[in-house]
Amino acid sequence: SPLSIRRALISVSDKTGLLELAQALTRENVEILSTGGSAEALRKAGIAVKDVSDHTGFPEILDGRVKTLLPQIHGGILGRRDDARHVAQMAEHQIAPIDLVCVNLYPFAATVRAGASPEDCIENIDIGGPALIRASAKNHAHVAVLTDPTQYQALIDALASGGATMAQRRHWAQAAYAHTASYDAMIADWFAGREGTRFPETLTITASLQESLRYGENPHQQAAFYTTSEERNGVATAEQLQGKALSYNNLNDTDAAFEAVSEFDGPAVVIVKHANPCGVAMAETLSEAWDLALRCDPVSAFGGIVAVNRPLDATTAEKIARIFTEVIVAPDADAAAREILRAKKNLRLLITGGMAAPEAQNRVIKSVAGGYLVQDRDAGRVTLDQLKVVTRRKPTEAELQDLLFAFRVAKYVKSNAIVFAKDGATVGVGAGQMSRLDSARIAGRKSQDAASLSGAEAALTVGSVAASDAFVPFADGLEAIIEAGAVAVIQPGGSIRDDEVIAAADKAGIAMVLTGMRHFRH
Ligand code: 93A
Repeated sequence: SPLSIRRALISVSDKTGLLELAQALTRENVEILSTGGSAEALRKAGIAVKDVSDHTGFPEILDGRVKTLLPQIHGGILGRRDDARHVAQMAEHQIAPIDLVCVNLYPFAATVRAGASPEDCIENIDIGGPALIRASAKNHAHVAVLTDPTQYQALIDALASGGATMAQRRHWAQAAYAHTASYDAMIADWFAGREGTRFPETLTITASLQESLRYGENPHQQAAFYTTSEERNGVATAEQLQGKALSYNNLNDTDAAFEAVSEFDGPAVVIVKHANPCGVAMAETLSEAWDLALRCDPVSAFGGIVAVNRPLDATTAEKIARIFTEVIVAPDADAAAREILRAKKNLRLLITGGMAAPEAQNRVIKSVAGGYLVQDRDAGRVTLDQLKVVTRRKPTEAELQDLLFAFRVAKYVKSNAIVFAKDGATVGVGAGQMSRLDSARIAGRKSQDAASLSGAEAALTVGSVAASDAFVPFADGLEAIIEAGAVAVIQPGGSIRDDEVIAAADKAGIAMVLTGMRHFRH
């Protein structure tokens, strides 16, 4: 049966929406108990409140560390209203029932983010708040608990219609425990960080349910999308302007495409299929970049995910719309581009409002049977000054630019990855093979296919450069690359047969540079 509310305890750090809630409670003649700052804010707004200290007869002590940690408060929350012994004990100790608890916690995360001193951070570890929240959630049979301003309106509506239902209280209880759990997880992470580790004793992933998905990677798998509060420009925070809901695979591919395109400074386009780029290009304009990205593998681009790193313009939008595309993700799109895409009912257009930060320090998590693997995301970026030329032939300036470009693309291609590039565009991508030799052969063959589709005589790889995500272990892999027509190669180096591989490069008269950095991606 709905819970009628006669006494409420309000103790909030985030005062958003507080006034409206308190006004609604006042209208229903609910007595409001409140702690120092919250009481002051309410009184200022002309709302009658009773200080917790007046209610309990015990002052706030220890700089506020003990405000609500008192039997009059916790007894009032935890007592069972339908248990004669509880009711009698509450009466004996003059404990009045509290039916609604509205609490949000000291802003620990914001304090840490602001670079506060360790002492300030510790002072912002809320003790009384979580206790109030957990107690109210435990006794949700008799108490409603609100931990987020977004919940207030539902309570206000409930007040007007006879009280909060059991289903509502149970849902708020779930949110309450999730809230305190994530709060403690943040604190544990902070302590771990102070010990110099990014990996706390217990891994607690805190993410909020964004949406249930129709299904997972396959239709017989259930799936959902959870988002974290980390502020990041990308698929989680993007605004979808049109088209049906994104699927699990769409989200995964869109993320891969957008992270990849964020790597490039000039106008760039990345086309992704099955989490691998099948065309990447950087040019003077997005429109040119699209032409070049599409040229790499027009067959695979069908039904692809397209990411761009400049506001989408009409010319580019019009070109993309010519082929079947699942998703376009862009930092923005001008009015004309939006108008063109509106006609494509099934195409989803996602606007991120900015680019991802390639060098951001984030954790990536993968599940294995019985556990999780956690690592820093691959934020490594090789720069020109880190390259070591190991062959007699030196790469030209233009080749060096292409080598860096190809290596950066390879970072986003599943291992083993071989990427051919020329003039700021991929011309052959070999992905996800168990042997590097196969990846090289596939990239070369795909490039030939693309050339014959466009009516060109020679494969696009002729005169190109090639990147390998990890060291080339045998000369045969390199020979396949050379056979495809590459004149310069970039690879991490570090194989025990480096000398053999370098000798093969010299024999063929091509250039080779080593990065010292590997970009496996599985
Ligand atoms: O310092 S506490 O851990 N000790 C308490 O007894 C206590 N009771 C409520 N912090 C406590 N709170 C927290 O105070 C609430 O969770 C809320 O965030 C904050 C509200 O304080 P004020 O109303 O004085 O602004």
